[in-house]
Amino acid sequence: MAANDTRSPLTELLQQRILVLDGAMGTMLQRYGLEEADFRGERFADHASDLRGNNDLLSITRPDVLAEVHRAFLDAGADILETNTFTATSISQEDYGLAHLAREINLAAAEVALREARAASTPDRPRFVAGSIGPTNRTLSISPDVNDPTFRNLTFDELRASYFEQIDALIEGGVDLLLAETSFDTLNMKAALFAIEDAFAARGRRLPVMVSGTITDRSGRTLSGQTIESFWYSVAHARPLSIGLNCALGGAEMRPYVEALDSVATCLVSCYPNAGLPNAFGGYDETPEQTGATLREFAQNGWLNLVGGCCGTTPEHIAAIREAVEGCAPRRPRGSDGITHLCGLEPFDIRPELGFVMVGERTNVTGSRKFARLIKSEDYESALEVAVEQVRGGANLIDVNMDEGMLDSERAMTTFLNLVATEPEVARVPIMIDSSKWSVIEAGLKCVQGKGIVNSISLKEGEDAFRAQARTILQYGAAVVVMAFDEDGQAATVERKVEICRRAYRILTEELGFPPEDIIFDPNILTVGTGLAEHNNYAVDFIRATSEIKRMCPGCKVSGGVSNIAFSFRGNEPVRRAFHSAFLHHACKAGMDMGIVNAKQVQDDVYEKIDKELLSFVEDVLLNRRDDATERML
Ligand code: THG
Repeated sequence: MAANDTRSPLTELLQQRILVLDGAMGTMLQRYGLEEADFRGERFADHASDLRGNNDLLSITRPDVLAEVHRAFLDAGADILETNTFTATSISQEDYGLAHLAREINLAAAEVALREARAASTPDRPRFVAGSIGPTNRTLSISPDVNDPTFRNLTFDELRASYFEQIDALIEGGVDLLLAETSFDTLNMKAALFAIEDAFAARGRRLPVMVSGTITDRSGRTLSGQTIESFWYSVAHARPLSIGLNCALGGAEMRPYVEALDSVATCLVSCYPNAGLPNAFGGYDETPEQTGATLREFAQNGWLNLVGGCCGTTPEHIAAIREAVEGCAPRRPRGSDGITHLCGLEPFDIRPELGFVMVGERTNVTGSRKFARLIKSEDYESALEVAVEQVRGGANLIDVNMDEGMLDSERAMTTFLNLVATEPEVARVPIMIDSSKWSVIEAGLKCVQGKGIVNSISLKEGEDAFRAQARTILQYGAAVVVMAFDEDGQAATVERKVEICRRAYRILTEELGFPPEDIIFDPNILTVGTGLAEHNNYAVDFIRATSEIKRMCPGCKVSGGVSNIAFSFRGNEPVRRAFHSAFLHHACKAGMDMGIVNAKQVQDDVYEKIDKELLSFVEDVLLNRRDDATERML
């Protein structure tokens, strides 16, 4: 099912040597000095708006010119041609009033490129065609309206549908692989990857997929603010053939980011830079020798599998690049490290040696009266401050929950997450999308460019619903919290907790290929000290279940909503806080990795500092050490 499981002449060749992509189509087309009339041809002679500059339209109106450019790059030694389809989506073509031509343009472009590539192929030197999929001219993570940071001029679903049309046509046109490139907003890229899966499913066959991002400038970030490592973690779920960088920078400026990709990517790595940074006139001055030398150094370091050129690169550049990497061994992809890699704008790993992971609980309309009041009054800016405080207080992630009867929860989730995306201090951390309504979870998934966590799914409605939701989560590239719930309800005992988690684990890992490290079990932190005897062992059951689940389900993580534990002592905050830290002390020893907590309090309330007398009362209740523990506590 994974994209890189596709065995093909291309993937075989990539094991033997570094392959070379072609160079810039735009730069080459400039050489032809094409006029408005060339772009229009006869067919669009009467088109209402200017068409000059719509390079992708040339696949229909001047395929002869494109064929010549393709041939020049093949002659220079390119192994892979890119189709002339960078802006061939209905969304990008809307600028020219040609949205309805997207499908036709992709088919035509694939035809020209394939004809030339096949003509130049020999048995020992096959050539390939990659269907180019650009980022479009709109962005899902950034507001185009300075006065309303929650506004977007495009939805995830619209973009996904537009990409589907392009990708489906490219596949029908016969391309050998897909290249989703120049990504400056990973949420756009996720929509493309989603559409790619849609198209593979619709056509019943898969192609290798290359993914390439763009670091905009020396900030080392994408336009939407992600680091290159975060970019990788956000798209890794699609199991691409390769991850890499192109455009915006010259090769020399890309150096640290290519090196960073090499250190994290479990797939192949590509790099096709511009011919240096643009000069004052927007032209590119780097010589073929310079570009070649830079890529040679990267290749010699063992960082690369695919090279080529972006803006400003000519057939001379491609010939120089090809020569420069000749004889350099291709990079060997690293194996999975089994670590839970999450990210917002920045990466965040869950690993025991880095300590307990705190998920900020306050951005929850049922968990905070203040947050609920702000959301209900649509004061999103102040609600955002709640998130900022959580992160400043030490939260490694934030849990966002909008489940309230009086709210349009889907809309509230969307608005709030769109706002969060524009606040770097919060957007830095991964998002936990918390809802008991699937439609709210999906609304949230359409707003996060990073790798977040869905909270939660369970076997409550049976295996089929569970599978379907887990599959969808995989496609959005999120980790998942699985509650210990099944058709018979919530698990309270150790046996039921463990049994349900094992069953879920088997379905997720064996049937769906869900990475074990992306599965987070929540064995239910239930309230103790309620006065009901059957609740007395709840904390002990959670703690015992935690160590058993960690043992039985290798790689998984365990989490829980910590503030639930002492709901019965609400109003007596010092006692509740003592419960929280004592509980965490014991649960972490049993292997609990993370929890939804009031981050600031957890950091302040160190177990060792709890008053010893209070602690002994608290632990009597928590650890169910005496039948009269709750009365004594009170
Ligand atoms: N497991 C998972 N998700 C969860 C929970 C869980 N999500 C929701 C909840 N449980 C965790 N979040 C909270 C948030 C706040 C509180 C408890 C759990 C809380 N709030 C204060 C109170 O009720 O006393 C409100 C104080 C205020 O209004 O400011 O305790 O278990 N997977």
